[in-house]
Amino acid sequence: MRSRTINCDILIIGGGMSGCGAAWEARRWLPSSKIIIVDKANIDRSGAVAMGLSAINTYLGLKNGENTVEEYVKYVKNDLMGVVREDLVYDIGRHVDGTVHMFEEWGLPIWHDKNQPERYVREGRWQVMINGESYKSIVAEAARSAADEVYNRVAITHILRDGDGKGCGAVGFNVRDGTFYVFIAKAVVVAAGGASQIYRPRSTGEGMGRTWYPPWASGSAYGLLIDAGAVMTMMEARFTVPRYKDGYGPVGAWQLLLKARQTNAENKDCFGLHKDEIKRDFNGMGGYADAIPTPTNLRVYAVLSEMKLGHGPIYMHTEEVLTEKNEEVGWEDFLDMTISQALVWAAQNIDPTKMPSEILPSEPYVMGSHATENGAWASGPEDISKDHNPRGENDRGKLYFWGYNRMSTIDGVFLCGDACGATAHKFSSGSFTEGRIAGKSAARYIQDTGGSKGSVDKSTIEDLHDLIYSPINRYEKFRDTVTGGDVYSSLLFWKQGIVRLQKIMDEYAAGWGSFYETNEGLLNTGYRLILYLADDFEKYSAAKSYHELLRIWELYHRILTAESVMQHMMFRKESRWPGYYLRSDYPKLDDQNWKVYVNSRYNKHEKRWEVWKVPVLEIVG
Ligand code: SFD
Ligand code: AMP
Repeated sequence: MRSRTINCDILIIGGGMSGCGAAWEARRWLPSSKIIIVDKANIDRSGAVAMGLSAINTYLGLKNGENTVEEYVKYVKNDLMGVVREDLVYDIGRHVDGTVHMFEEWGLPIWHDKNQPERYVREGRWQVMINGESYKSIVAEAARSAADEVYNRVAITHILRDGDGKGCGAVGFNVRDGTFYVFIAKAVVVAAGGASQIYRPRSTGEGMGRTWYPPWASGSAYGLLIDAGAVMTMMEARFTVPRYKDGYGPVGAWQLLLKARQTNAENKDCFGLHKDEIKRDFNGMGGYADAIPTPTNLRVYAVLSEMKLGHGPIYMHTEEVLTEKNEEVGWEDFLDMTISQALVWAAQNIDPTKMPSEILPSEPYVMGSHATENGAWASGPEDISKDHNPRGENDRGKLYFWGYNRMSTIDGVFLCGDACGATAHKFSSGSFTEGRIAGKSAARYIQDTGGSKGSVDKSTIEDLHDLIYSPINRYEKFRDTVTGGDVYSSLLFWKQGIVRLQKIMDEYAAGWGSFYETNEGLLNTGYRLILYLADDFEKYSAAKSYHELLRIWELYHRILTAESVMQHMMFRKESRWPGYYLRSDYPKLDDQNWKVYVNSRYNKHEKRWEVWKVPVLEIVG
């Protein structure tokens, strides 16, 4: 097998929104360093923004006095029912506008208000409208100019740690020609995005794999970090998002900009019908349900409740807000970011100016940049977090700050975007911003400490090499054991593995098939089945080509992510985000005992998880 070793200062794993931000900012602070981006796709059109977007969902408008950073923190905190890292959220809020201004400078068309040209057109209080079909290509161009080298089509499978335990690089392979890559770095930024396809998608058969978050979002950020032993946080808060049925079109522009009504089949507002019950069980000490806007998960919960009562379908009344004059806005919203929804309209002969469209809560996603907060535990910004370490530091060190902003609990490994936990509502602009923060911080870490010396045992690299290609070698060895088609007596291919994973997660860990409900018994059974799957992966995983090798290592990252989601769900004995999932044995929110982060760490050698609570500190109030 051809093999290449590349040395650099900063290695950025994933060139999506946050990875591009990391490259851009690191270049400013370490002008003569070697910065590398590695992506399993081509960064021109990779990650969640590959298709484009029609809105930037985080823009505060500080210079025009539209919002304050404190208001943004309060909004994010309430949307996540009181549990977010206020220090991390604040840090994004104070820097995100600058990012959006740069995007505009680079050529992204942002809509300007005709009457107040210094202002952008607001979709809602926090969002601005764009013509964003080429959003990712524009951002990637800037990142390419900042990075020394971009390795497209190289999938990273494992993070490397040196003899002192510091992050010092990563290994992976070229998905086209199979070349083995070893990257040795002084610091590593993990920006490999969130996860779809862990839960069974609603799409089946011909449309299988169609999801809201892209099908290639493989949970690699989580898999890589869990495998490397990083502390994870809030992995239980998996995300269910209301979308147009079958095409997964977004709802924000419809509800906020166009003010379309969303109702049950009897033309009644779902939230209004369930307000009292929601306030009784989920208001908590923070009055979460009373706040405006209503938290995303509570809006979803109201819809779910109506569906359970048999009052579906749920409709978005496009026909009440779209006229021939503004019809273009509706189509463009989809064509800029979820083309498939426009195709559903065309294929099903739906005229949105004449009839409503169905809305449905999606299958759960594991991600950390939309209205949820899965990810790894990060050190915060010095000026905010340093003084906010809870007393009684434990053996896990300082809880909120340990030297470098966005550094994970592994020295020299930095986090941004979906990879960084407990920091919701970043979206595209906030993810790029967090990448900038992580890139700057990695640069400072190298300046201060020199970073890792990159001393990794030769045998560690050789073992990883053998492990990475073992699915191909196994196939070659056992290819004669075929029963028929893809059925072999002792081989597991990626598709068989992913379908099995999705069935387990759907039925036992609160997927759409079990109406997003679970309990201790179900979780225990499901977890046992996931362990069998993990065991089968180790013994039987097989690939017939480099493309299948990519898919099988994506499956590895997804299985680890699923394990951590289940561990966290088993630990948190309450229902904090009822629209995302309900523990039917603990059906209410319990602020007394559970207004905490749930953190975890995996020991892969002993195959053992530790899970614990961390207090939530109010900083902004
Ligand atoms: O309507 C490896 N998002 C929206 N953000 C907005 O600001 N406005 C919107 O309108 C948004 N909407 C939306 C959004 C996403 C999607 C899919 C749709 C609609 C349909 C959210 C943002 O896109 C999201 O928050 C950011 O993109 C997150 O950034 P980041 O950097 O955490 O993830 P990424 O951009 O997906 O990039 C990940 C990269 O990693 C690569 N990768 N590379 C090497 N080895 C591996 N093993 C790897 N695994 C992954 C990927 O290829 C990718 O480049 S709306 O819904 O709200
Ligand atoms: P979406 O298009 O659904 O991903 O939403 C885009 C943005 O609008 C996100 O910031 C959402 O949190 C927000 N949003 C969507 N629907 C609503 C709503 N009904 N009320 C308040 N905010 C919303």
